[in-house]
This record gives sequence, C-alpha cells and structure tokens, in this order.
Amino acid sequence: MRSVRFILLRSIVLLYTSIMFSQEADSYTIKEHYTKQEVDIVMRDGVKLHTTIYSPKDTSKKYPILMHRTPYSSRPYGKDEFRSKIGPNEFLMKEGNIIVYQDVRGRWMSEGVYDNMRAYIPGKKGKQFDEASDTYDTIDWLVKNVSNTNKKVGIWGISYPGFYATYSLLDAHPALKAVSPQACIGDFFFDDFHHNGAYLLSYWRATAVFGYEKTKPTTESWYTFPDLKSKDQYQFFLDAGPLSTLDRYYKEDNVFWTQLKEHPNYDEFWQKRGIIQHLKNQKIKPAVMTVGGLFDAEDLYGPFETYENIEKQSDNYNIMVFGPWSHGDWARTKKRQAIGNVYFGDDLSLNFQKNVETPFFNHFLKGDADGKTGLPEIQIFDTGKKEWNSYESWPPANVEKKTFYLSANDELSGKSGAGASEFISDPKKPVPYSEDVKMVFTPRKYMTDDQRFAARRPDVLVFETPVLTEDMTLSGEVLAKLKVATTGTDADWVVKLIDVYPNDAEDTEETQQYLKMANYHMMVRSEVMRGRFRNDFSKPEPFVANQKTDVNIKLQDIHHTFKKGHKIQIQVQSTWFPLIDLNPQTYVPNIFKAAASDFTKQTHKVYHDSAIEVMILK
Ligand code: PG9
Repeated sequence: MRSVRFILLRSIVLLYTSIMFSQEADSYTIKEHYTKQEVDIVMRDGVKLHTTIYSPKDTSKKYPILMHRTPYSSRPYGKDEFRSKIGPNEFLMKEGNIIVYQDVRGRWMSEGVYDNMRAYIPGKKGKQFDEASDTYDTIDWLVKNVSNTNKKVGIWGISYPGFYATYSLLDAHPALKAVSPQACIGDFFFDDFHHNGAYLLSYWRATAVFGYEKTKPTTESWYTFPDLKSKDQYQFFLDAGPLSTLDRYYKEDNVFWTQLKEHPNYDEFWQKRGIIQHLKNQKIKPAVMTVGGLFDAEDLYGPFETYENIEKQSDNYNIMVFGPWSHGDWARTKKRQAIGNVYFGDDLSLNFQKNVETPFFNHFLKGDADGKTGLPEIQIFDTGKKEWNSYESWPPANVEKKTFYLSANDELSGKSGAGASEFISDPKKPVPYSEDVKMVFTPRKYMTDDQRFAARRPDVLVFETPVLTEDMTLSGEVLAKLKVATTGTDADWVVKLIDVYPNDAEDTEETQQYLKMANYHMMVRSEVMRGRFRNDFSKPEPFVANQKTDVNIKLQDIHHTFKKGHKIQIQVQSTWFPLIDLNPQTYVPNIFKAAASDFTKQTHKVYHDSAIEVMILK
C-alpha cells in the first residue's frame, strides 16, 4: 500500500512542478519581448534570401546578432506570426540578442536553386557564389542595416544548419566572431546518406525533403512523402527487393534520388561537396565550439572531423563538446537524458545550454573576447561511467593503444591466432539493425540498442572478453583491421562494439517492456565498410573469391568505460537491414541498378588474426 501511496504522491508532485515550469516557460512570449521583421537580402548575384530578424524591444542597449541558416524553413512567415522559442537556447533568448533566421538559397521563401551540400568555391570572383559568400553578403547587410546591434555576429546550427555554420568559417566576414557547428554534416559519403560507401536505405524517405526543386519562393512545402502503406520498414524494403524498384516512388524530378543512383562511388560529385577538406586550407579566425552527440546516428563524422581539422590547421579559439546525446538532444530541455533503453543522467542538456553554450557566445559577442572563457578545450561524457570529463586535447594525451584479436572460441583476446570463424550471409534473411517494428524518417535509437537479438543469429559472429576485473576506459578511435574472405565477389562488413552489462544491472523507466537491463548488450559504437571500397572510396574493387583480404574500418571516436563486471564484445556481420541497403555479394558496377538475380547467398570468413585496435586511458 505504501508504495502505491508513494507513487501517487510522486506523480502529484511531478504534475505540479511540470505545470509550474510550463507556466513559467509559457509566461515568456517572444511577441512580448521581441519585434519581428522579414527582409529579402540581395546576394552578389542578385538572388534574394528571405531573412527573419527578431530584435529585443528593450533598445536601451546594443545586441549582437545570432544567426541560423537553414534548409528547413525560417517559418512562421508573416509579421504577426512568432516562433515559440528563438536562438540556440532559452537563456540566450531571455537575456536578449538579435536572432536571425535565413532560408538558404533555393529553399522556402528564398530565391535561387538549391544544391545539396553546395560545393565551396575557393577564390570566388565577381558574381560567383556559394554558401560562404551568401553568409558573407548576409552578415554585411545585417551589420549595416539592423538597428541596435553591437556589430558582432554569432552563428549556430544543428545538422544541415550545422553544415552552414561550418561553411560560414570559410572566407568569414570580419564581424563573425563566434560559430557553433553542432552535429554538423561534414560529407554526405560519410555522414547521413552513406557510411563508408554503404547507402543508408533507412534515409530513403528523407530523399523527398531534399530532392525536389521549387519554382518560386513559397511558405508551403513543395514536396510530399510517398505513402508506403506500411509501418514495418524491414518488411517493406525486403519485399521491395533491389533499389531500382523504388523508382516507382521517386521519378526523375527527384534530383537528389537521381544523384544518389548516378554516383554510387566517392566521385567528384561527392568529393567537391565535402566541407572538411577546406578547413585544412584556411586559417579559421572566428571562435569555434563544435558540439556532437556520442550516439548521433546522423552526423558523427562531421563534428569530430570539423574540430580536429580546425585544430590542426588554425590557431583560433577552438573547443569541442561531445555528450551522451542522439541527434540534437543537447538543444532540448528534457530532464532525463536517455537514448532508447539507456539512461545517462538528469538536466545534461539544460546544463550544457546554461553553463557552456551561453557563456561561449556571450564571451565573444558581449564580453572580453580574449578567449578566457573558463571552458575546457574538450568536454566529453564517459558513456560507461556516466560522467563528464575534460581534457586539453582530443584524443586525450594519456592514452595508449591496445590490440584485441577476434580469436577462436568466440574470444576477444590479446592473442592473434590461426583459423577463421565463418557464417552464411543471406540477403533474403538480412540481420535487422533493430528489433523495433517501425518506419523511421532517419535512424536514431539503434545507437544504444540491445544487441542480444543479433548475437543469437548464426550470421552474426560474436567475440567477447571474460568478465572484466577492473574498469577499462576506451577513449578515441576504434580501428577494426579485419582479415576476411568470401565465396562471393563483394560484401559489406559491419563491426559493432558492445558493452555487456552484468546480470544485476537494474531496469530504469526507459527500459522497454520486453527487455531486462540484466545482461544488456549495449551498442557503444558501430560502423560498416562496403567492401568494394576497402582500398579506395572512389575506385571500387571486387573481392577475389576465397582469397584472404584486408578490410580496415575506422569506427567513430568513443569515450566509454567498460566497468568491472562488464564484458567487451565485438560483433561482425555482413547485413544491417534496412539501416543500409543490401549488398548483392556478387560484384556489380552499381548496386543502385542491381537486378534481383544479382543477390546471392555467400559464405564469409573472418580470420583469427583480425584485430581491433583501441585507445585505452592510462
Ligand atoms: N543531417 C540531417 C539530415 C540530412 C539529410 C537528410 C536527413 C537528415 C539533418 O539535417 O537533420
């Protein structure tokens, strides 16, 4: 009885505080504190970009400009329509800043033609334009025409807006003082739509958002999503068969779908659209704070590469924050931070917004701007110990390499061995990437999902350590150096790094009904290499059947303590469906054009001298 009374009391308290909080949050309205104007700013080539400017009504002081450039609309449009929240977070909103939203070229109310990941043009002349010049021209207009500004500009953005934030650093306007690229796309061949050349079939529905060209500025979306008449993504795509059957949903007018199909390799089309390369060729001047989520299913490559390449090339103020977040979690205000079944702690996002993001922008836009922010160079969350750590560099200076081998008897050991483990890979019965039955817009939850369902399949190899007798912190890159063979002539290789919980692990309120956290196989990191690209992403090569071959796979950085009583597990498989598309396992020039008959069951081998190289915190 007492427990029922306790639960009842707790829920009354929770209800009361949530009402209080929401009333406090609702009592603040943008309309009451800000004016709004919408302008069309003319770029150097004459195209007008629709720009919405929220200015504080209190004109007793001057404010910096915080800008956000987006392909997802700066709506609502119309002078009496106000957003419910503006700016990177509510702290910066309430203290007063000039907040600017802009539809990027070719999107929504802006003129021009959209180009996915528009290529940067070094040394632009005359009317030549790209997203760097559009940003420069916009800032130039704003600091000259917006009243009550202190003429300092900051830019923030998550995901695609994060890409535009990174882009703003190139040929940066002198008024641009602070930029925060967050979950910033670096390159569509390694972020979002592809991972090491494997096509993210799980992104297929998102192709509608970026594939169609609009004919004029519009406040209404000009694209629609195909009605797949299914809620079971695995079954839908399995029944669909080869990718070419999906042409029935996207015709030639879906420019991006056509581009995806025509460019299966890392050719000039994708290479010129990657932005990381340009960070190596310029001295970046504005202060930069790159933010990412350690379980971000969409953009992990981008933020790590952005921070690391700026750090190598430039001597500007440059810091990095990586938390236990999935895509964009750090911008939300949810109290309990959890991803799927795994709970990491309370108020992690709110504390980041209050104690990191707000001080970063205020220091450079309203403060001394001398770099003495008091913020560490690196703030990263240990996703095993569930605590924040700070370092002066990334990876931390005090790490040393440790090599595990995929040994006989399913052991993850310190010894390289003879022989191999093998499995039959059947495209007709691919390994699911998740146990959940759903139809996603983009993948998310699988990044920490339980992997027991996979471990129990005959087409997934499992290698694990004995129960750890002490904590082991893996920090930085994980490199899988596989030695494989296949009876076929093509194959994908998926490596998953898993934290096996002890049998006394406790459930939390996030634990799915059918699961127990006891013996939970938590996905810590995972990655695929489309085998044809093992030597060169732009020059695909078939495998020679039954020939032992090297396949190296870089898994994105981690910071995870495998605690005493846990086990480290590696899983290796060759299908991961429908996260990625199916590999025919017989070599064809372009998998997007493969016929159903090309898809064959093959036997794959992983030799016991395959290694997993990790960095251990000393
Ligand atoms: N990077 C994310 C995304 C890009 C393209 C398609 C779907 C998602 C994002 O901008 O949210």
